Amino acid sequence: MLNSTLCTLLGIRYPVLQGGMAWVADAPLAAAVSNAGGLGIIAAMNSNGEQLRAEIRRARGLTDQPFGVNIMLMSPFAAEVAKVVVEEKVPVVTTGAGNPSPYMKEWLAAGIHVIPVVPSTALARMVEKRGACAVIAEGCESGGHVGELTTMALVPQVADAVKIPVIAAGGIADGRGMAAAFMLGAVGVQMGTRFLVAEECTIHQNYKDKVLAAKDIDTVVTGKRLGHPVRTLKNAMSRRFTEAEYDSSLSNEEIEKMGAGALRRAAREGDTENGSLMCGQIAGLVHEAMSCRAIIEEVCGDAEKLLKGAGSWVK
Ligand code: TUI
Repeated sequence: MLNSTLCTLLGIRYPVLQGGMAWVADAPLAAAVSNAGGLGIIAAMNSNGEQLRAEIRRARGLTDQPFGVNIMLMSPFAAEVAKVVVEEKVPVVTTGAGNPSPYMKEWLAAGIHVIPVVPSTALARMVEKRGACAVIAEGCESGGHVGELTTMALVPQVADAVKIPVIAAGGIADGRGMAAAFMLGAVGVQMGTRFLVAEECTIHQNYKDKVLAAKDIDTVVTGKRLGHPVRTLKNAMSRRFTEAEYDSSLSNEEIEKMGAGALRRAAREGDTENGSLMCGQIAGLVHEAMSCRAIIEEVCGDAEKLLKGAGSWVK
């Protein structure tokens, strides 16, 4: 059994968080992960306050275990959903794509465990000072919105920069990745891509099939010119977007418009050519649809064996 301070902190059995993936991480997925002993997370990204409230209540009907909500700070609804997590007494809030400081006092006063995603040691230090109970150090191998640093470089530097627990994310989908993350100083992992194809994940089967078929080099980062780089599977949409980014006759607003609705088209309508299939670099080793429970038990079981056996490397 992997005994981690994160389990005690959050009241969970396995030190595994499910990424708060926009248009993907709904109540059924979050509840399945929490029922399996990890921390399931609902993505608030595409919801307004009342939609998020309904999703939180739906999750409560599916699990009696703790779960979290991810707030994407670039969302136009960020301030609204920030209030709803307080009203609904959500035990854990993770944040992404920005600095959560403006909301932290209110969340902490409500007894919420705040766990921001940080792409740098500077933001890790800042949120520790403001009361975060842990941070997620997410490398640019991950799907969706990405920072600059890799997991390998980011995790140990963040672990040295703060005293609070560090959760590693980006490029982790099996026991080897989890064991490596622990060696880098993490006490837990967050996985997104592996849960994209979980049996309980409600995204369109076409999206899942593309993830299952993906190879190591099948993702690309677009959106750098707009200031929010996003990793997706390569398809017609990503190619059009890349071309547009190099076209100086187009304004940023025009390019931004091309991306509107693309996530929903992929995740809910199954449009794998004109949708945005957010996905991490590790997709090449995700071959099989499994239940959340089987995923968590396999990843943690394999990590445990590797960590226990690590002594044999040293004479
Ligand atoms: O947030 C994510 N992943 C996401 S959000 C998303 S929705 C979206 N859709 C279209 C365009 C852009 C986003 C899809 N995937 N991951 C967590 C994450 N946060 N990765 C990197 C960061 C991050 C970056 C900068 C966190 C903080 C930050 O701070 C900058 C600052 O203000 O200090």
